[in-house]
Amino acid sequence: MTDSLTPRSASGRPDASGAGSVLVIVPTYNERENVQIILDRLLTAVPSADALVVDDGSPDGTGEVADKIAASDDRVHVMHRSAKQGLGAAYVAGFRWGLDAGYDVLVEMDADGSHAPEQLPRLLAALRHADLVLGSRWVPGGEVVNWSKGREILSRGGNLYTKLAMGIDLGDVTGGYRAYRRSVLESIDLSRVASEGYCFQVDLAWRAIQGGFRVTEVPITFAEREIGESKMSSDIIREALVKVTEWGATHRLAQLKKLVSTTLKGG
Ligand SMILES: Nc1nc2c(ncn2[C@@H]2O[C@H](COP(=O)(O)OP(=O)(O)OP(=O)(O)O)[C@@H](O)[C@H]2O)c(=O)[nH]1
Ligand SMILES: [Mg+2]
Repeated sequence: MTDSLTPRSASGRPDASGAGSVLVIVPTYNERENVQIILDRLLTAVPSADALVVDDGSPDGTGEVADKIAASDDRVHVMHRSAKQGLGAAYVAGFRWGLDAGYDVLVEMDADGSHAPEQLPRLLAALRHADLVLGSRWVPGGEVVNWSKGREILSRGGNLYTKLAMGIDLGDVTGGYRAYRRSVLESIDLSRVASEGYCFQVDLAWRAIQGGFRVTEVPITFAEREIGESKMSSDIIREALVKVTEWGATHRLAQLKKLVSTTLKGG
């Protein structure tokens, strides 16, 4: 696999929120019609941010559209990967590039308009008191627009199951709109993160919590995509169910061992 990137040194300007320089990573697969719209909205909403489009060789030419945008705006960078390798792998490649380039904050944002760039300042502001900020649909003030009841049940149910299985006290741990301080990502061995889709989001939040980082949520309005096709699949749901169950069981077993050893010592 060869990754190639628009040859230009990354700049990075301090953001108004005080969070430092911000790189917004936008993974794309067949988002030709969305990529221009999302970048325009993003760079209007947060002009100090840079964007990195990570395109997995989209057959519809998304990568070329992104290249054209990058050619006229030096805040936009494009990473071309040779084939579709999943959302998690695209983010890991984007994180590595952003960390190497020296950005202070790395943001995850979908290309399909589900994550409103206009709400990014809210996430960045919350970084003042946190190391990882999750854009949350399932906290007071959070909402979903145009989602089918089925998708809502899947998302709420998935979050409830994750909460119960792993003991995570967060409303929306599967969402993909979030801002990381670089220290969180530096602490994670990215080569060991093999999860995809929802599972990737749970995996990274879990690693941040276990690493002792401050994780907080801010409400977002999540809108169903209007253009293009979803890449959601039953494999992604299955992966999440299996891994969350495994992680939960490991976590609960560790808690139990600790309890038994404390009780034995105490008795
Ligand atoms: N580079 C890359 N991007 C991907 C891949 N799969 C999905 N994406 C992008 O990741 C983002 C989220 O994918 P979506 O298809 O919207 O998945 P989703 O948000 O879980 O599902 P919907 O709610 O149905 O849209 C979009 O910007 C996709 O283009 C992939 O394999 N590689
Ligand atoms: Mg989507």
